[in-house]
Parts: sequence; structure tokens; C-alpha cells
Amino acid sequence: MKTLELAAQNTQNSNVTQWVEEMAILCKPDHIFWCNGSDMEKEELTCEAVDKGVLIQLNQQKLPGCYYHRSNPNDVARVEQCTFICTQTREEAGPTNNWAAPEEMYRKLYGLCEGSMQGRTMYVIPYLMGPIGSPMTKVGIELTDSIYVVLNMRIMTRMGNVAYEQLGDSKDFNRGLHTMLDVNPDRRYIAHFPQDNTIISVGSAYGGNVLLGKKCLALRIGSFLGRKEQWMAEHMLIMGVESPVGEKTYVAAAFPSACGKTNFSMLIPPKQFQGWKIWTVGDDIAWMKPGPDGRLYAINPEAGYFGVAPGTNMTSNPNAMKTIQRDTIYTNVALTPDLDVWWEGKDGPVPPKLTDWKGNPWTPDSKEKAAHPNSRFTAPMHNNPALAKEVDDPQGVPISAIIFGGRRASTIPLIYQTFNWIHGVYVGATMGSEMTAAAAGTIGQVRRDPMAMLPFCGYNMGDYFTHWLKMRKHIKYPPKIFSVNWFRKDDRGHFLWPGFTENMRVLKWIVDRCHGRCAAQETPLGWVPKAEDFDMEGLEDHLSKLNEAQEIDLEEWKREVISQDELFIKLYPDLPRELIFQRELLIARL
Ligand code: SAT
Ligand code: MN
Repeated sequence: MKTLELAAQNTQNSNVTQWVEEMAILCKPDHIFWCNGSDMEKEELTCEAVDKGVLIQLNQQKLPGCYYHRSNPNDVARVEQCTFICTQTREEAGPTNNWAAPEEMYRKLYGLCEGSMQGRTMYVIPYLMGPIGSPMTKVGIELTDSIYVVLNMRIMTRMGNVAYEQLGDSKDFNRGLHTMLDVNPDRRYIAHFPQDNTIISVGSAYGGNVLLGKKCLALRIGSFLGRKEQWMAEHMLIMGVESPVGEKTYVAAAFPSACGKTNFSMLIPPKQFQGWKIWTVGDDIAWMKPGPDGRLYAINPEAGYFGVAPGTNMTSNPNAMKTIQRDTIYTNVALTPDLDVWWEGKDGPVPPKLTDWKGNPWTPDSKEKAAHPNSRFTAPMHNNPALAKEVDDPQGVPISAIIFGGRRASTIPLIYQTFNWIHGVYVGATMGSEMTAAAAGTIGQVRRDPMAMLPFCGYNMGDYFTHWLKMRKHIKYPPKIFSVNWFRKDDRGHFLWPGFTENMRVLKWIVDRCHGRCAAQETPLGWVPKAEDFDMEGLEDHLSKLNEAQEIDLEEWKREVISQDELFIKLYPDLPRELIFQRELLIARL
């Protein structure tokens, strides 16, 4: 490392420079590269990534500005067993997180980082999570030896000198250190030190493990800070629903990874809904804080989409298809001979010849998938034709409804509204979902995933529920809370609800309920739509299936409550009593 490179080129903040210097002395990179976020820098780094074989340039006629990356086949998803919350005590992290004592973890990881960047460059990435100038925005600095991480962070966050400008001479920034080592799963750790606002990630080069602004800062550290500072960091999309008369209603929705948040946030209403429009504020993460007018305001801390490619097509998500036509990085999808991208569920016929995500020749007869089921696109939000203009508003948008949804083949109806905030918190807390390819594990098995935050809550889940309950006191006009399930199936395994664009019908009922425009029918679970208030125009032959999708089967619900207990028992010492009472009330109603 040349001593000259230690001198930061674009910040005078000694809290930053000293920390970078310490980490550089530890990791011993050959060079330090201080990112400024400029277009020239992007070009330079992209060329370098192509030269080194980290990126492959895609067909520039078809996909201008797009590049392709293959990750190590052992490194294709988040790994929850390697993810640690290092609070002072085990209780603070709670029974749903892996815990290690901070001193011990620092010692272990600094040991692994020692000399880890020899022969490599250390990139210094300053970034903002949140709109420029927002009081809710947080500054992060990620040090990484992966040029792929730099180019992804550039899309996913507001990256570059803007972050130093917002930081000024403050020491209040997230310190993120990432080093790939030899991408060995046995030496893979994603460790969070919430009390120090610090993250150390080693041994991976993939997605949520290494783009430290996303799950690590915006959710795990964010949720910890939110509890301390009276706001909420949630795994939620944010959308604006505009009616034909221009009324805008903002909705936030929590679904587990790979359950369709990106699709829902970019929904295009079916033709029966002329004049309605959906605007995307965010597709994955919401930071929410009570505003001076007593409403709950939300910002999207991100600036791009890290979306699942398989299943994305002109039917499931036309806006995403337009978004990813340019300036996008594709990871682990398949390639056509003319360097276009392909994945299972893309429009058009299956190409006769492909190169699969591992780099092997592939034909339609091949037994394995051409694209990895968790293959992704990283695309700038400004490409989205439905991007909400409020996305850069430092104030955020006022949330009228919160939706909880999982992937459930049975039991959970298509839509119901909870009776009140506490009941809504209970419904969020007991959410279950079938596991997807977004995390390493058994796909298809139902697990409890409270508020879709099980892998992302940076402290004790019981305390997290208490935080949700307490927030009610600070929100004069709390959002109404709903439950949805797009994934219920009939006896023969067919989906009962067509989903995608038709989800607009459910959304419209939610919006109408928020504005007190329609009555509802009470059931043991909550309020459900009356037939006359639920718009099925043009979908009349689906009415019997809709009724089936709305069915409340008491036997299934008894089993459901018992299966919810597994999580409650695990969290029992810290579980707020209100949730136990809610459980009793539900059983009584059933
Ligand atoms: O890999 S990520 O964690 O960024 C995506 C997800 O699992 O939601
Ligand atoms: Mn997510």
C-alpha cells in the first residue's frame, strides 16, 4: 500500500480517515481506492471488473449498460447460520438470533482479516441509506475488497461524496468491513455489533451477506437503532396507490424474501381499474417514524432493487422488466449465445442452447435449472417507470395501511383486516411462510417469520414485539393492519387466487377501508370484505375460488394456533403479555 493512498481524497473527517487507516493496517491491501460516486469512476471500475473477469459485458444492443456476474456456487444466498448478533449479552440478541460475545467475535474476525487484502485493493464506499437531507437517513461506510460489491452498492444506495457531505465531521456512521477471503463457507461470518454500529462480513461475496447497507445496516442494525430512537426498520415494500380522482394512499407491506414484494410494489392495475395507478416507493425495506401530524411516515432507505430474476416476466412484473433493460447487474442467471440473459419463467420460448449459472452448457433437456432459483438483478430505482416521485422526499410518505403476508398453501385467507393495532401486531408476530431459495435451508417448509423479520431483527424478537406495541403510543393516527395470502391452494394444488395484477382488487378494498368507504364483515380472524364491496368485475368466473380462498377452516386454525405456540414458547420470557391475551381472544372467537 502506498502511504499516499491513505490520505482520503474526498473527506476531511478524521473519524473516517482514522478508521480506514486502522482497517488498512489490519487487512494490508496493496491499494486503497476512495470511491467518490462519479460516472467516470463507475466506468473505470466496470472496465476493471470486466478485465479481471468479475463481470461479463452483456449484449449492449439488447441490454445497454448491463453486466453479468457468476458467484461461487457455494455462495448463492444469505446464510442465516453464519449470521451473528454480537450484543453484550445473549439475552439482548434473543433466542432467534445466533449470538457471540463482541470481544470474542472481534478477535476471531480481526484474526481472519489480518493481511486478508494482500494483493487486492480496498475500496472505501461512502453511502447514504435514505434520501439526501432526510433526518431519517443514515450514513454508512463500507470497506470491501470486492469490486462487484462496489458496483452493486453504487446501484443500491446513494453512494459517493453525498455521504461525506451529509456526515460532515460527525462520527455517527456505520462501519462496515467486508473481505471475501477465499469465499469458503467454513470461514463465513456476517457479524453485527449493534452497540458499535459496526458490521464485519467475511468469506462471502453474495447479496445480503455483503451489500452491507441492505439487510445488515438497514434492517439488523437499523431495527436496533430504531428501538433506541423510537422508529421502525421493517422488511416492507412501500407503494403509493393513486385513485382515478388523484387521491394518494400509501401502503407498506411485509412479505418474507422471494415472496413477491418487488412484483407487488410495481403492480400495474388490470384494465377494469382504469385511472388507478401504483407508484413504487420501495420494494424491500421501510424506515418508519411518527411525523408531527400524528401519522407514521416511511422512507425507502435504498436506491435500487436487488430482485429475484426467476419468474419475472411481462405478466408477473412488466415494470421490473423495463427497469432491468439497462444499467443492471445480473447475478447467477443463464446466458444465451448472443449474451442476452435468461431465467426460468422469462417470456418467450426456452432457448435451445444456454450457458447455465455455473458456466456449463445447458439445453432444455438438462435436469438442473439454467438460472439459480435465487439469481438476482441489481437495478437502479430511477429506471422504474412507476417510480414514485416522493422517493427522494426527505419527509417520506404517510402510511395508511400495513399488510402482512406469507406464502401459505392453506389456512390463511386471501385478505382480512385486523381489529386494531395490538391485534395487527399479533397477526404480524405469528406470521408463517414456506421457505424460499433466498436463504440456505429447506425450501417449502413453513416456518414462523414474524413481520418477515426473523432473519433480520438485530435484537431480541420479544423486545421487538414490545417495541411495535409501544410505537402505538407515539402514532396518533396508526395505519390499519391487514393480512394477505396470495398463495393459498385448492385440494389439487392449484392457486385459488390469480395474483399479480389482480392483487389490485385486494389493494383497492384495503384503500377503501383506510378511507372508511366500505363496511366489512366480522369473522373470528378479523374483518373480511362483503361481496358487494370487493370488485370482481371481469373476474366473475373466479367467484367460487375467491370464496374458497376466503374460507376459515376451524380445524386448520386450531392446528395453526398450536403451531404458532412453538415460536411463542421459544420467546416466552420476553414475550409481551398483550400477545398472549390476543392468542386467548383468538381461541375464544374460534
Ligand atoms: O440477499 S438479500 O438478503 O439481499 C435478499 C433477500 O433475501 O431478501
Ligand atoms: Mn428482502
